[in-house]
Amino acid sequence: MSETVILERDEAVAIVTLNRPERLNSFNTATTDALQRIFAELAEDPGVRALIVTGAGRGFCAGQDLTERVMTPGAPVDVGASLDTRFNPLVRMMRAMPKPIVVAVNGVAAGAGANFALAGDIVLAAKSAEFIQAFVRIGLAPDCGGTWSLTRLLGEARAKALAMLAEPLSAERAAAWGLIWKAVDDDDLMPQARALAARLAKAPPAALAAIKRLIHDAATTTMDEQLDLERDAQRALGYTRDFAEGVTAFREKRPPVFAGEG
Ligand code: T3D
Repeated sequence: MSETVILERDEAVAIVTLNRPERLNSFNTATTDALQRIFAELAEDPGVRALIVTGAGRGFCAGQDLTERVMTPGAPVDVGASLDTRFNPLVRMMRAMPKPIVVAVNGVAAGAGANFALAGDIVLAAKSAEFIQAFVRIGLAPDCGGTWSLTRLLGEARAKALAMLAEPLSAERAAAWGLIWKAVDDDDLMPQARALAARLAKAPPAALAAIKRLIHDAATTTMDEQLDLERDAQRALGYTRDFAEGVTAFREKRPPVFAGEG
């Protein structure tokens, strides 16, 4: 538990809440440190099978806390170092997390906050939420994998316009464009995120981890290479008890109970 980030548990679901609502949950150093600690802990915790990441108050996250950036002439800030030590490890931890991350975007997601959201696996957003590639407004380019995610998910034309113009993208349009999974009524956001995460927490964990890894691999492989990776993953999954349980349950016409054991 940390002041800037709240970690709660609901059975096998971990709920991670950015908790600086008065600053729209912007990332100060304490927040990124806490998130790194929490993600490292959750990755290793066998009792956690799915995560929800959300924000407290009216915003999701407004990116780097700009009050931490005091611009002194002659003493420029090394933003690259900040990415190296704070933001890039976070995005890498989310991508490598062998469990699904549901991101519940409760309000504005700007700058690094927008791309942090897109680093999750299933992104739900409240209809009132907006995604803003705000970087150019302060003389920066998108980071936290934004140039990668936007280009892959939307294509160059939309990625460039969003990054260059920093125009807010509504949750509904983000869903229609395929940037996120769904835009939902504001009051329905957390109930839907919780239902989704609870469902994922009951799914076979090894299969979910393999799906996540294979889909990430597909960004850099050929179809031919991917066929081999799928074969290897399927072979390993085929030896799990959850596969035996899934097939047995189907044949016995009952719901499967996936224990997540090898
Ligand atoms: O430096 C590095 O380490 C490199 C990493 C860079 C990555 C980045 O994320 S760069 C991009 C940084 N983020 C931004 O540029 C966004 C700044 N915020 C805004 O543009 C607006 O706040 C929003 C469009 C997100 C929301 O607008 P609105 O009108 O709904 O809210 P507001 O009134 O602007 O904000 C409410 C409060 O939160 C306000 O404080 P106040 O006036 O009530 O005391 C505002 O200053 C504060 N706040 C919002 N964003 C930030 C922030 N405080 C610090 N840092 C912020 N990023």
